[in-house]
Amino acid sequence: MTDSNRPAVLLIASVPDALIQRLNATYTLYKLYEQTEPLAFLAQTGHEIQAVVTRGDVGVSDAVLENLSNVGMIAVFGVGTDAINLDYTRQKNIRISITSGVLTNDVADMALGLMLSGARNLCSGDRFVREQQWLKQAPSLGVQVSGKKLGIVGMGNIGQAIARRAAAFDMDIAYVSRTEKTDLPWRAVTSVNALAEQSDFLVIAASGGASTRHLIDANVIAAMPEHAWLINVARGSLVDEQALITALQNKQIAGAALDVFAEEPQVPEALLALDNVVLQPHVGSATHETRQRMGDVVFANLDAFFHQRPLPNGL
Ligand code: 8YV
Repeated sequence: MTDSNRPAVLLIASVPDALIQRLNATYTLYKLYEQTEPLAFLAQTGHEIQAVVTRGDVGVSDAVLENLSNVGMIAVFGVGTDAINLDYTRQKNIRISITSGVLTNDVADMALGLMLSGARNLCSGDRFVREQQWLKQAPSLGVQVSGKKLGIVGMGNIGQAIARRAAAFDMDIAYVSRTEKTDLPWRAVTSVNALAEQSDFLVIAASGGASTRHLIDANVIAAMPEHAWLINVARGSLVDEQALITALQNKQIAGAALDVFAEEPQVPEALLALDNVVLQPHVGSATHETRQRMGDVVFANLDAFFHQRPLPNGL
């Protein structure tokens, strides 16, 4: 039941229970994903909504926003804003907050974990032991990670956190960045193709969205050495997934370790069928500690919005 003293907040997709409980205790919380007739719900209740909470991977569509005539803020549980039309929100003066800062380390950890899992056969090694193959044959050899050439696509907070970790593995680190970075100890390369050509491991840590869609296309993949691995902890949209599948099928590159996909949670059958891939269900930021902090950041930004204070994590 609506408590008219409490501001109305619309939750677009499920977030951790602890955050839902906090939102419920403070606001009139509507869950769009639980509505059996979402369009009818929006038409009837949309005008009440003052703030939206959504996930980075889900965002919020223009079609939903068009029903929210009094919305002033979108609090993103995540850092990606690629699933939100920022031209539209700017035009409507809708403010945006993200969970900046708190998930950087986890996503960087995941990138290193994926790189090691792929190159050192951790997933297939696990299956090998469970299936008692060890009793019958010797395990296969992996590829060394330490000392190799790492190319990072996107040198924001996450890219830099990956580089710092890779430095401890004595890796030779180069990167491409959309903005010039003058203060970094790693080598800047001007094109993604050139970076791909010279990398043993190519890690994607750039933002998603229209401007980076299929940045890693068939040409970039063709530039990668045959022994190279592609690692993606950013967004599936950055990679031409079909071109990647073809390259993996033809052993044009050694493998891919992916936390993100073009049409999550759908993963193409052709990718599932390959054994030179490591696949994760978009869990770069999915630790207890980080998800708790992300919830805290979402809550703090909503609180600031409703008390007319500047958003601590506003865009
Ligand atoms: C989260 C993300 O997995 O930060 C982002 O943009 O995609 C991820 O950290 C997501 O927002 C929560 O589901």
